[in-house]
Amino acid sequence: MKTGKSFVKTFVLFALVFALLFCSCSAAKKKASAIAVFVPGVISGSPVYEMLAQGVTEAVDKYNADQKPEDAVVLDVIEAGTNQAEWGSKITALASSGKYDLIISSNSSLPEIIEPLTAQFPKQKFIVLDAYLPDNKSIATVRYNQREQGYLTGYAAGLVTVAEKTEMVFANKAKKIALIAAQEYPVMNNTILPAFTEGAKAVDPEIEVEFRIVGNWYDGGKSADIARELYLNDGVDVILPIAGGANQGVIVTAKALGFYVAWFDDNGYEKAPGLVISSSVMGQKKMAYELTEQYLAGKTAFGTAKTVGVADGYVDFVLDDPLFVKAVPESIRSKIEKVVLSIKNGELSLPVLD
Ligand code: RBF
Repeated sequence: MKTGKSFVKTFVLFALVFALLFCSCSAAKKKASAIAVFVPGVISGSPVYEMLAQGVTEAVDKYNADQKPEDAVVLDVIEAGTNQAEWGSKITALASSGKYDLIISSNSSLPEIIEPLTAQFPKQKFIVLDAYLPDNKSIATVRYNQREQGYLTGYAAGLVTVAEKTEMVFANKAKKIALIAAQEYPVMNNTILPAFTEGAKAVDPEIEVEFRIVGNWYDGGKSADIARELYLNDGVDVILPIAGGANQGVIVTAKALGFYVAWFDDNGYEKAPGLVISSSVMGQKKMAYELTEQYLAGKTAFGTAKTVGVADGYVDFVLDDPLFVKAVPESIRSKIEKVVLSIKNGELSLPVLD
């Protein structure tokens, strides 16, 4: 009997040691994980998507440089194309494939598409930049304070449209600026356009803001036609394009006819030196890098929605580019700098109004 009991004990002990060994062994042999960058559109010509892809790629490359080959993270960048009706089925296919631990993307319209998928595929995690959705344990979102970004752009455009010809040679007498958007969407209609107008009217309440729609994110011919008409018929002398690949049509027309361009999202001064009078930027590349790095360290705050702005260093106005300094006189630059500082130190509060 005694021998039997000790045999059982020994057996149990061996089994335990074996189980422990097996567990730690399989934990050490962690399977390589995979990340997909889902681009709702095309990367080329779209600053927000260029910065997203660059930021994630750099973070994964840096992570992989410190890994054994079998632990390297696989990264796939997938462009969903300009047909928005296909985005839902394309991201569903990615989630259902189970191939990616994380799908990372950028677009304010995506949470609505992703939310139903989180119930269907509970293991799938999502990080969405430039978007806002609290309280879903599978999704982390971060948006930029685009009221600040729009305000700074409108303020700069306002100063230029009221400038004398001696200061800004292409400024006309009319106090008129314009925003050409690819399409209408909630963030555009409720935040960017009102903030652009708010900033311009802070310069001079008489400034009028025209708003035009291209109809898609790629047609440079259409955006060129709209820009030409705004300049020739409406007396607009500063145009802000937010139209992805179609921004190029506005640049080409500004060069041909001689009017000013306000740039959004990244540094655009070199697109038309002397004519681009502002670059109100979002720290999308930095954010994409940091969020990817955090994810790879297992530190993502899923279920949260953050808003970051000028004070956090994720929204800014590029003041120190030599092309800006050359294009815009000190009298105007110093006024813009003052407003940037007043937002930074909290004197001017511009929270996003939901
Ligand atoms: N921005 C781009 O630069 N390229 C795009 O193709 C693009 N497609 C968009 C589609 C939808 C449905 C929405 C809501 C926004 C899109 N944006 C695109 C705009 C982008 O997310 C952001 O709002 C602007 O770049 C201003 O920061």
